[in-house]
Amino acid sequence: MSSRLGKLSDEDLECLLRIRLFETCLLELFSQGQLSGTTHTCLGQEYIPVALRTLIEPGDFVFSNHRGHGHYIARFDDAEGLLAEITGRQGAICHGVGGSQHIYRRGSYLSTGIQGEGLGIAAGVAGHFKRFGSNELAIAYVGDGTWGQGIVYEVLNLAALWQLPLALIVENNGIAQSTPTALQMAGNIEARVRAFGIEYEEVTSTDITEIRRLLSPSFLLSRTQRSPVVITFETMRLGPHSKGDDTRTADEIARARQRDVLTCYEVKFPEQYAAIRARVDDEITTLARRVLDRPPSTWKGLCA
Ligand SMILES: Cc1ncc(C[n+]2csc(CCOP(=O)(O)OP(=O)(O)O)c2C)c(N)n1
Repeated sequence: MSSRLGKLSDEDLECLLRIRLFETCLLELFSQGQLSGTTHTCLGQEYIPVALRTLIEPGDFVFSNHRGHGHYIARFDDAEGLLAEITGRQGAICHGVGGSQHIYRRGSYLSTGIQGEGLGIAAGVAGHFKRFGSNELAIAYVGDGTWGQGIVYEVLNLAALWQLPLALIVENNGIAQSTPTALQMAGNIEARVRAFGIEYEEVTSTDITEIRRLLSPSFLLSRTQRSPVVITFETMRLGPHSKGDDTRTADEIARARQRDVLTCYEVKFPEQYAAIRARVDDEITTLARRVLDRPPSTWKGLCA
């Protein structure tokens, strides 16, 4: 368990807990048959989008993947619109047709469940920003398993060649569905990125303040020099790949739990944690009740 964690602002801890409790609530709703389609939670990885949220500017475009609830909530603080979307109720961000994995907010956010699919679009948007923008960034999240997709290398090539303002964030949780990274990846991500002459940062810390301090120069460089950067987080998922499909051993899961950032905050800052946890618990329970009471959403042609 990390002893290096510094105290968080109430706002950051609240955001971490909001994502955590949103995700546990979703798993519960799924088991009650309240969700259609599938859903992948980001349990254990919440600290990444929470750390990045102060580095992302309003004009930036974020591209997310199948594990994107935390990316969305940290950016827009809109758990309500997302829950309505995933449960197909009125007030849904994309009128309930996107579900858990396919979210669009005009000019600012797109997620897709197809591994790597958003990357080509992210490169296109970065190209647009380079030509017509001032200092906006395209920011794309991928997992380590997605480095088996050819689009990753096409995008790295063009991003380096055209010097695109693209920040590629890799959430390396050491496993892709059921395949450990060590069984599917030759070499490593850093060497692949450096082969393209692209800036690279690796983050092992889970301390939100430290992560911001470490990454702020890379974001600034990419933003002002209009050039790409790849940032890898050595992280772990606490939960299954999607719902009941965890192929890891009990030992591996226990080791992941020991690294859980939220447990560390609970132990180190019990009073702050207890007060915020009670508040957010209440918020998510009330939210779930309110959203599920609504009539189904209907398609209205365009997303927000
Ligand atoms: C092109 C494609 N192939 C397969 C899948 C099925 N699939 C969904 S997530 C996933 C594993 C992704 O692993 P990783 O990129 O490491 O992300 P993580 O799930 O670990 O966050 C797979 C194989 C998919 N969505 N898209």
